[in-house]
Amino acid sequence: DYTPSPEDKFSFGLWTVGWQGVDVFGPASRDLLDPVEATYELAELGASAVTFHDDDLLPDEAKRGATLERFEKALSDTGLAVEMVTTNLFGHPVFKEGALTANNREVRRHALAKVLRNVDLAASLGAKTFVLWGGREGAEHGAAKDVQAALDRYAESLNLLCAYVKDRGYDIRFALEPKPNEPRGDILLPTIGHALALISELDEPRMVGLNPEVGHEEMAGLNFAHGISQALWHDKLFHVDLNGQHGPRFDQDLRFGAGNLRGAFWTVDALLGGGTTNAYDGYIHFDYKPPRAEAMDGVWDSARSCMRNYLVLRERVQAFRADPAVHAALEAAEVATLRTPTLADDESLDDLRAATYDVEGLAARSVGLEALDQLALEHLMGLR
Ligand code: GLT
Ligand code: MN
Ligand code: MN
Ligand code: MN
Repeated sequence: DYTPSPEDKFSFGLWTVGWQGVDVFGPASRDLLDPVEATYELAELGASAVTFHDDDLLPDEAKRGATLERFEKALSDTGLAVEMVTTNLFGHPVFKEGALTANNREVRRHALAKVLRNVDLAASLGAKTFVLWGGREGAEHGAAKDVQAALDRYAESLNLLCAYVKDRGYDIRFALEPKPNEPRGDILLPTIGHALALISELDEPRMVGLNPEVGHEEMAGLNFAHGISQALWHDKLFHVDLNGQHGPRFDQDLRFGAGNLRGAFWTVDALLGGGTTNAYDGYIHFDYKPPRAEAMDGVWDSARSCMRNYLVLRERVQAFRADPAVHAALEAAEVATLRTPTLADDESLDDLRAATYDVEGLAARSVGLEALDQLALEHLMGLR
């Protein structure tokens, strides 16, 4: 059966089920959901952890202490963890032209102060990951943003944050969340690859990794499973945002499994290591938006479905990887042969150049990829 258990490490952003359905064309379609009540409900559905932005949980400074107290009681009543915390650097109009990379220096200083306050909160709640999604870091107009200066300021902020965490002795790592566009016309660090490249320029690259989101990479037309596999290769898959998306269009934030279902199959496979031993071991975190048309029953149905779809896909992926016919097809496709270095230890490049290659024979060889992929599709369709 597909009942979530604590070992599945399912986690939800409080802003997901809490989304009231405000969009560009209309106001909220659902009432405000008390984040503490949402925490109890998510525990009931089988989640192991929750995550939040400061503004999701603590929008009202005057009620901060009381809300935190209620929230901590919910955590101890349910056994739920707070595995990740993030700061809202996109909602308030003060961030309309950017936050950590705004042209205006006062805005940048305010943004950094807001992050620091929430890093303290994350540490006090035991969260080990702090996500930074820079939705407003970007531009709509060519000359409006000195991209090179903006990257200097991004790196400056991250360096200051890492130094702060080290200084305080917190057990926290930062995870950058890429997105190509929306709400800004063009967002900085638009893809996994762009973010990885920035991280390698930081003072403490080991403290900064990624929180890739399925839909964000697919909005850019990219293969999410390949993206997170590369992140794993760099030891940078610190966290993940699972959801669904139908190709390159606005950010749909569908429940996991909706949208590109084949992509979801390979996403689960990649999280499990893609046939290697290098698997993701963090929380399975859902970041989606229950469609605006739904009432609260539909909100909880969608949250339940995220976990159920993950469990079903995990079962299908494991069956695929265990199937003897798949082993034979992988063998025929020489998939494991790719693990053998191109030049052997005891060889020189001269050896490689002196060897003769049956170019015509190799060009005509069978690769068996369609047969292999059909097996995957049949596992996904429940035929095997
Ligand atoms: C916002 C965004 C998400 C990010 C959240 C973290 S905020 O909802 O659409 O993709 O993960 O800041
Ligand atoms: Mn999306
Ligand atoms: Mn996200
Ligand atoms: Mn999204």
